[in-house]
Amino acid sequence: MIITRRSLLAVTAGGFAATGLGGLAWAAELPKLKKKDKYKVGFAQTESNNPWRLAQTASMKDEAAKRGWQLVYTDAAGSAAKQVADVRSMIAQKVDVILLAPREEKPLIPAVMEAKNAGIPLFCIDRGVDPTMAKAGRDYVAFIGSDFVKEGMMAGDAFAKAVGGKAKIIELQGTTGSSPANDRMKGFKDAIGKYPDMVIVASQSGDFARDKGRQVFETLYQAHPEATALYGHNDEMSMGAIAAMEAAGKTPGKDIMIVSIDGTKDAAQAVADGKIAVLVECNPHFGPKAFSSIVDYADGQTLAAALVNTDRLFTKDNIASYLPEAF
Ligand code: GYE
Repeated sequence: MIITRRSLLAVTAGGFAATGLGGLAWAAELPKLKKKDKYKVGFAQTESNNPWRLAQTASMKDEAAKRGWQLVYTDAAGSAAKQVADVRSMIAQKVDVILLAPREEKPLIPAVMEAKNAGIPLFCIDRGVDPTMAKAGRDYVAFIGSDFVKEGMMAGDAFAKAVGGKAKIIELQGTTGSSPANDRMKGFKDAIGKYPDMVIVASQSGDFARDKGRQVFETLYQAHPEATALYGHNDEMSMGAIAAMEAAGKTPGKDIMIVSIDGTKDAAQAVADGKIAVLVECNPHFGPKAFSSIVDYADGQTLAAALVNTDRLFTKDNIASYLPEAF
């Protein structure tokens, strides 16, 4: 561990009480990465309960295999505390670099800072950590993933058009405290703010999970039978909600209009079937970009703080060409 006066001052300036995160002071410099032919890479996954996560893990494993690099893979099974422990074990195993998909924005800060102190460069993959507590380019190398505010805005704008600027919306939020839930909520609200008759009548977390989404939608719809629309922060929750709608004798896409995010096979099919009106892509195929960023970093390049994926927008008009690549 490197403790310098500068780092202690930075810690104080950055608002970390010295005791707040295990009584450690943080190294001042971002760890460097030696140039090598092959790396031992840690990939700390959040959970594996949905097609998006499975596609992301497969992409990482494929890329590691293609390059002949060793992948140390962990699955936090939906627990931020386990994910912190997973990163600690990667540090103990002396991986060269860590790819972290942080489940929630704040609880994963100790993992990010401890990797930095151990001299192991870390990338935040797909989700971010609280930017007031840890910064790309200072505490970790970079964020690689989607712009979730933009996804929310794309969803809101296209959906407002699809429903003629009028809807009473039930919102199923993602995991509480996660960057996609926070930012998809914000972007969508900003977009529909331009339409006085687009209102959110109820909003609750379905934890990005299908069955939770089904249960939460069922409860919210019972309390708000006037709802005409659903905004699902991810496809799994939207598919759960579709099951609840159908069980209640309602026709998705007619009685209740739907906008969703991800691009899973089931959701793409639901667009083709007229059940989902608007689908915003969130690309889970991180392997190639994450691994080439590691090489770029070892080459001494200064990476942008955020390496942002571009996400597409699908409706019934263009879903056919996407279906074969849906995950
Ligand atoms: O939308 C969801 C997953 O963090 C972008 O997490 C990701 C989200 C994705 O569980 O399906």
